[in-house]
Amino acid sequence: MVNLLRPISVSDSNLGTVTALWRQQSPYDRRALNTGIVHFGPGRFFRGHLAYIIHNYLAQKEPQEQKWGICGVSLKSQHTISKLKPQRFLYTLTKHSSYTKNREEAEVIGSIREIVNGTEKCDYVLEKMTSPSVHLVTLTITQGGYHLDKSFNLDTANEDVAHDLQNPSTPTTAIGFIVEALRRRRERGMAPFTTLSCDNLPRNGEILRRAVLAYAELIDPQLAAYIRDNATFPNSVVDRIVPQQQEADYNYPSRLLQVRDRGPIITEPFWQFVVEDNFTSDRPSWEDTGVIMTSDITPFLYMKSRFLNAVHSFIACLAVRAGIEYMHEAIRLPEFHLFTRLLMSDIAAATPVPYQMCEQYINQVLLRLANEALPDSIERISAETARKVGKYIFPILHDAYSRQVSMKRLILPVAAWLLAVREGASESGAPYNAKDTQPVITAIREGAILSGILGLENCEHTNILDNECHQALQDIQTYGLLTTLQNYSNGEVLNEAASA
Ligand code: CS2
Repeated sequence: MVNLLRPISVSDSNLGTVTALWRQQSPYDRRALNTGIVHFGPGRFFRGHLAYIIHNYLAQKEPQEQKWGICGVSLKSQHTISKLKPQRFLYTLTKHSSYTKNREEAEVIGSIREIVNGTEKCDYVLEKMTSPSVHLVTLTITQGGYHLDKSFNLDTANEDVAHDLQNPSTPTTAIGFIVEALRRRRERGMAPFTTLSCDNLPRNGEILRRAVLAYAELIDPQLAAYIRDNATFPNSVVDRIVPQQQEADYNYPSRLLQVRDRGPIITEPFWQFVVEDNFTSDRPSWEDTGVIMTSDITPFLYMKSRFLNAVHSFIACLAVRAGIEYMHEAIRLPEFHLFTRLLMSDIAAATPVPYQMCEQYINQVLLRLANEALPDSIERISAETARKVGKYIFPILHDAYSRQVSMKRLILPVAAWLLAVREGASESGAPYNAKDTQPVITAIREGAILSGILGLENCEHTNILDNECHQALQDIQTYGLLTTLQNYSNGEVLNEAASA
């Protein structure tokens, strides 16, 4: 349905502007808004998630809470700045789903006060981060932005990190900015800000803290000790499906709000934000507006990374082999649906979270993935599959082995993906260009085994994994993907049927 809509031209003169609409309907006064948050990586996920959450917060709170406006910092692409600057960093967000009553809802988001180019305005950004009103530095810079090695430690050999270590007062990386700003705050006798990673990384706060300390240690061990003792890096779990930009996205603000928007965000109604309650000073009272503040994110992390992210990757692996373009198209095929449900039971059996907790979450994820109103491309989800297999799928396989859960179904999607990469094609011969690193693609094309591709150490369960993978590859080649999915689902009783 979405694709049939006529893309509008942003110069369509019958439409109003986002700024004029804000003036008419603003739920809070942006002129009275202070900057309390400096955010690195103001991309689409941030605008659909944290900026939206802060916007809701500001809309619901009294004037004394109007101190959590956001200053965004772009370090790599300047695309967002050029799109949003002419509309004063306002943009529209549309929630669209086929599973809720109110299918389409659009509004203007006003929480971003400015977005600046961190490379050009390095000192401006550092001074912002050192301002007394700023209590939070947040990040959505993707895994690549942390410059980590295979063990999730800072890669000090990385070119950008090496540059910053040589020039710590004019940094180019987010880690470099954080350390220099914390140094300035310490020098000026100010409390440190809280640094909150909102990236999809397991225990993102701990990873960030380790990277920051490793970097600071190389510059000034005393500064590192100060950060270790005084700064905090809470872990968080973030969730909201924000698909890639499509031409048809521009239709939503024009149709629903009669405005033209250069940077519309289309997303699902669902969102989740779980934050470890470990802040150095002031923070928004987020718990009043639906954010889960907790002392332990572990169960939430397990559920999000295993039933959403890993399942996303599992289905994407199958879909690239099947030649399917969108997530909802895949999950709506009976063979995929049954297989995915059984796969989720296997994941639950391998996961140390009570099944009752998982059950509701699983049903919700299945609804979200089947959301045809929000086409989410397999191209987006299958990008960097090798990295995602290591990050999301391998920990499940590891636990499956120790809890004696069969790895058969858990391996099948990975085998389907290997075959698609090896042949550079889907089952029907349509071209597939994997968005993975060249060494991974080359290793797969040269026939490397799974544990070799993932760089796993050789032990008993890597042998089982390689054997299961070999078997799954043969099955797909012999019977075809859909029949293999059926065969791997046969003779099983669904959990819901079992408990009915
Ligand atoms: C997806 C995520 O590409 C992926 O790994 O699973 O981008 C997913 O859409 C988000 O984590 C949803 O919160």
